[in-house]
Amino acid sequence: MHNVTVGMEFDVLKENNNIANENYEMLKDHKVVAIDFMGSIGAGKTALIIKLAEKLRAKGLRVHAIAGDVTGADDMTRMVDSGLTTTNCNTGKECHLDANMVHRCLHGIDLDSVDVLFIENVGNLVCPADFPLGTDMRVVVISTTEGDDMVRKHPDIFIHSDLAILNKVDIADAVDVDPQIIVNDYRKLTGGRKDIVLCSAKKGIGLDEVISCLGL
Ligand SMILES: Nc1nc2c(ncn2[C@@H]2O[C@H](COP(=O)(O)OP(=O)(O)OP(=O)(O)O)[C@@H](O)[C@H]2O)c(=O)[nH]1
Ligand SMILES: [Mg+2]
Repeated sequence: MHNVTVGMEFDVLKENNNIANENYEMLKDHKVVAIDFMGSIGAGKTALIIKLAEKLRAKGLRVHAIAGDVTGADDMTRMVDSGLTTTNCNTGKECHLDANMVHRCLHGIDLDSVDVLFIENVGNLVCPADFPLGTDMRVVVISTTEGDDMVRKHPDIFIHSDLAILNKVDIADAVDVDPQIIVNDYRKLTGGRKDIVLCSAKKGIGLDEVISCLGL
């Protein structure tokens, strides 16, 4: 029984990777740069996407977002209210987006009128790591309010991403968190080969550095 379960899991991940490759080709055909925003619940993924999109639009880039959530349209509504064209993607009960869900969304977007696509994954530091979506880069967002041990507790998602953002540095003191501890853990885990940017979506700190790390 146990072997059967392992085999099915492998097939699911393999099938996801196949569709992720299709998504990647589709996005390249339309010259869209796509970024997967993973991260913990409430870390500030939506807030960061809204602020980054504002800056990119000011540079003349056309930005679209996919708002991934288990249910509801709260994030999409916030994005649309900020002037960002957005596609809502509810997963039902799933704790992560998968490549097939994103594939269906891509078919509903006029990709020729998009330069940059932000995909907000479901808030979760475990499951999204195993499900690449076919993006150019994967970003993981954590925030000071989750404590200083997130990198030590969830190394896998940081290994499976290209860039980390530590958000809410504006309230680090209030929650007794030293950002340097998180930075040190991340550098140790990644051998210093990947960047971590300290941000405050609220105060506008670190956003230009994120844009530079994303090559946008
Ligand atoms: N102080 C502070 N609050 C922030 C910052 N970024 C986001 N917030 C607040 O944190 C809360 C959660 O932010 P969201 O952007 O909804 O976080 P999220 O990661 O998209 O959340 P989910 O989609 O539910 O996982 C909101 O009340 C934001 O206003 C920040 O840099 N500093
Ligand atoms: Mg959100």
